[in-house]
Amino acid sequence: MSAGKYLSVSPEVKKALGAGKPVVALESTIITHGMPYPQNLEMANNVEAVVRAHGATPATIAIMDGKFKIGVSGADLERLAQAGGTAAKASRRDVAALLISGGLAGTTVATTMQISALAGIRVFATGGIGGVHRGAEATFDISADLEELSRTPVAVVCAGAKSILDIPKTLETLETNGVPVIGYGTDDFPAFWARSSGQKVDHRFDSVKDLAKLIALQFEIGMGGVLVANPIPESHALDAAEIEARIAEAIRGAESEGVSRKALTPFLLKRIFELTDGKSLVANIALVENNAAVAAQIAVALGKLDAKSKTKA
Ligand code: PSU
Ligand code: MN
Repeated sequence: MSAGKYLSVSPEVKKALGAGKPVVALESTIITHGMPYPQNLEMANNVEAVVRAHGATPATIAIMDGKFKIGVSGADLERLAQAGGTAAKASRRDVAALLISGGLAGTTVATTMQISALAGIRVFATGGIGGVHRGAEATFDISADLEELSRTPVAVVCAGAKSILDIPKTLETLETNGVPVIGYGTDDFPAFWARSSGQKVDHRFDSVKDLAKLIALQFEIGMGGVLVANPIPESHALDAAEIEARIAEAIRGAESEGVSRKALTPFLLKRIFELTDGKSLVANIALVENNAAVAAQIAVALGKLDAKSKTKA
């Protein structure tokens, strides 16, 4: 693959990767399309600080100026955060067109995984993954994230999926795609703002060290990505029934306004933010920080495994 010539890696991330130090990728659709300005910028900076505090180097990823930018910071991060929804939302199918146009784009879970793999980053923290939308039997709206997880060797730490999605169908599709869904300290697949969706994960792991072993093995045998489901901290979880009522209202709004396809998730997030008086955003920020902490710990544990296998060899 010669996609590597489109990589533009920041000096800090380049140095960490070159030295085999732990690096955690961070996505940017959450910045452009997931949260309003300036909270999105604040969140992006805080999440980077959390990664550092746990001993890893953060690498925020976006597509800008005709490059895959890895380690977006400073003026570039500000530009991305300010652009918000006027930036593109880059999923796999948008990548080539955006590299040609030089347009500014937030990268989804799918695209951030792809770019991470290109750069040799194995761990990635996000909020929630995309999935099978409610009503997908009519709309066919299934996120490309689910397919990417099956083919790209990156571990994605998330707080499950939002119940704006059809969670049982999302889990079925992950199963079809052969994606291991691992609960970190939980048997339940979390539902983003709530600690449980009522659905079970495939396997539960209680230690970061064991997670790292599983991830290393999955990559060694070439079986694609891993999804680590890490529930929102108890102190920030929202009441499941209350949030469900808001979600239903937001979905009705999308239907009556005819919002669909890639505009749907951002529309629903914005509506839910309004309907919960911003409570959904506070919870969202808390769970992303929590995922960043776990992702950094996994990256550090993977680094220790690398060191061990080198002394054995
Ligand atoms: N879910 C969230 N917040 C987000 C997203 C999903 O709770 O910001 C973003 C992620 O970048 C995810 C993308 O990869 O939306 C999925 O979009 P789509 O369903 O269009 O594939
Ligand atoms: Mn979609």
